[in-house]
Amino acid sequence: MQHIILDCDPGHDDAMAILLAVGNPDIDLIGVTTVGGNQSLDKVTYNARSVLEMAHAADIPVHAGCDRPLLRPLEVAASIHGESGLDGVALPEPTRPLDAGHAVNWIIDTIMNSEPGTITLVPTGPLTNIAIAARMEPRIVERVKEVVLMGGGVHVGNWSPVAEFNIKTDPEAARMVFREPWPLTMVGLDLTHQALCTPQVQSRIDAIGTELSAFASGLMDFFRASYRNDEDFVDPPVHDPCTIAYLIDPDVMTMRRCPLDVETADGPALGMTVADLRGSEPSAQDCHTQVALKLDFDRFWNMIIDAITRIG
Ligand code: PIR
Ligand code: CA
Repeated sequence: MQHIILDCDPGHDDAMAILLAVGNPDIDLIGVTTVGGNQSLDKVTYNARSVLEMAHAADIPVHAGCDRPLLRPLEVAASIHGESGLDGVALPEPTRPLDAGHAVNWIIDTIMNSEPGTITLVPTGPLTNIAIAARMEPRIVERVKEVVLMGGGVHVGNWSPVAEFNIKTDPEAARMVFREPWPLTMVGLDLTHQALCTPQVQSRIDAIGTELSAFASGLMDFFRASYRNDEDFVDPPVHDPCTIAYLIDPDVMTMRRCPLDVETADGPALGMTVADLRGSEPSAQDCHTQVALKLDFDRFWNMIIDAITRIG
């Protein structure tokens, strides 16, 4: 059983990550924290609560975190996710009130009050909350089991030629998180651009035939339209649940261990994740970071469809 904290900014694909985490029996989603990213903090926090409501998981706590990057103004991804952050579907009113207390405090308290090596952090938005948590309570770094994040890319960008949105939105926070010595897995665009919701995949989601499957399919319809209009993709890549899929079954992807760092200088490479792929692959003892490169497409979508089916 993997005990995880999902730090997210829903977001169509963040919503799919929530569904996979809730619906998979090997994942214990102990809490959701939110960060300003795809949309404003208020909007993504409402969306997280609403998606949990939709997934019959309103018992899971939600804590709101930082509303903007460390040094830069927040630039949201409304061109992709719409004005609400989850455009294209009707969102149920959350029954559970938003939990009191800042996400960063909750993350720290949760990790410090758990056995060392038992909690995995899964960031699927800008890394602001995680960076602040590591500064505020440095002892979390050795207590966290691992960080498995969606962000970056070795060979491709989506928010600039070389930078991915989550990293480019808060590059200073990303640099802090990448440079802490915890085991870190970067599930970036190299991997997530293979997680395409094809029409065949979507018809399998539709065939589940529940209110939740219709909700997920509605998310995918809007995401497909955004990616066709804005990104010249035929089918949308469903980035964020790839992190959860890796935790469920690491064999769903091929990894390459290598040093990773983040460019923070203003200019054309701002927010780029730089991978040192020279020479032979280092050992986990010598190198705490790895990057995901190749996805087992069928295994991945089977997990998602199984999770949506289980939730009912
Ligand atoms: C941002 C995202 C997705 C697509 C674009 N074009 C921009 C969001 C997703 O929620 C995901 O976490 C990450 N940021 C992918 O860049
Ligand atoms: Ca996201």
